[in-house]
Amino acid sequence: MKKLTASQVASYRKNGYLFVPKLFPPKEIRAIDREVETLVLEDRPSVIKEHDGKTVRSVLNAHIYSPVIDWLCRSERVVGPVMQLLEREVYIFQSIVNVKRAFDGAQWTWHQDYPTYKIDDKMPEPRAVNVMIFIDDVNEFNGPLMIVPETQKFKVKIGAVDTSVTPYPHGRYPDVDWVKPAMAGKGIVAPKGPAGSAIFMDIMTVHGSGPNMSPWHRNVMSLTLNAVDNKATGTVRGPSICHDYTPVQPLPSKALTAAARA
Ligand SMILES: O=C(O)CCC(=O)C(=O)O
Repeated sequence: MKKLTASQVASYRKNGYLFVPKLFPPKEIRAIDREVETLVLEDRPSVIKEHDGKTVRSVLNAHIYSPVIDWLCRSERVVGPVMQLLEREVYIFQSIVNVKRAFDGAQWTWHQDYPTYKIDDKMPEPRAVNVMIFIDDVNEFNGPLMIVPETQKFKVKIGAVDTSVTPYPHGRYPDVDWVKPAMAGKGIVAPKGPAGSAIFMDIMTVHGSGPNMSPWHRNVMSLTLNAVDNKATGTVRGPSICHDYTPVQPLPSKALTAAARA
């Protein structure tokens, strides 16, 4: 199973995130990208639109019905490191393909993930990792994820559910004033790199992203793996989260070929 080095683990714990360039080889990511571009054309409740009502923003929990996306969420390349970081077996809490479309993809307002998981999903503790896997190249123009380092040690700040700016229907966004001092002290990072790169992020770390004004889509998988002894039982967000607590068995690359052919 894939593992992080000791210095990668230390960097994650210090900064609240870890960027791993080229975690997946191009051949595997191309298969994922083909699948995503098929999924966005489907007429399903899991396909979420931007405020314009027509541009696709996200595809929720596609791993439930797409064998290729299911493989991505179970790949040893992501599951191995997350098990290592949490020192536990993990289950798939949620998967969201965020397809920030060329020219039309909208922003994600500054937030921590855990407030929603705590209040709405009844996740007992912030012992989950959000992995953002780049399915397209991510550059400074197509709306890279922005992270405020070392904010994983912040107190949980519960914001109101707000869809006025960021159209994801369940996001909780606190007033930005509370994070301004951290931004002034630690700055902001925006990891960029080729498709196949990944960001492992603590679910307490403050993050957001700007709109995509470029001619390039920015498809990413935002996968949250939760420790099996930290089950989230809430139902407020309906099918946005998963209640199958079966520990994930990490899959090797060759399993993708089988998934893609199925
Ligand atoms: O896709 C993005 O740029 C941000 C997604 C995000 O903030 C989230 O899933 O919590």
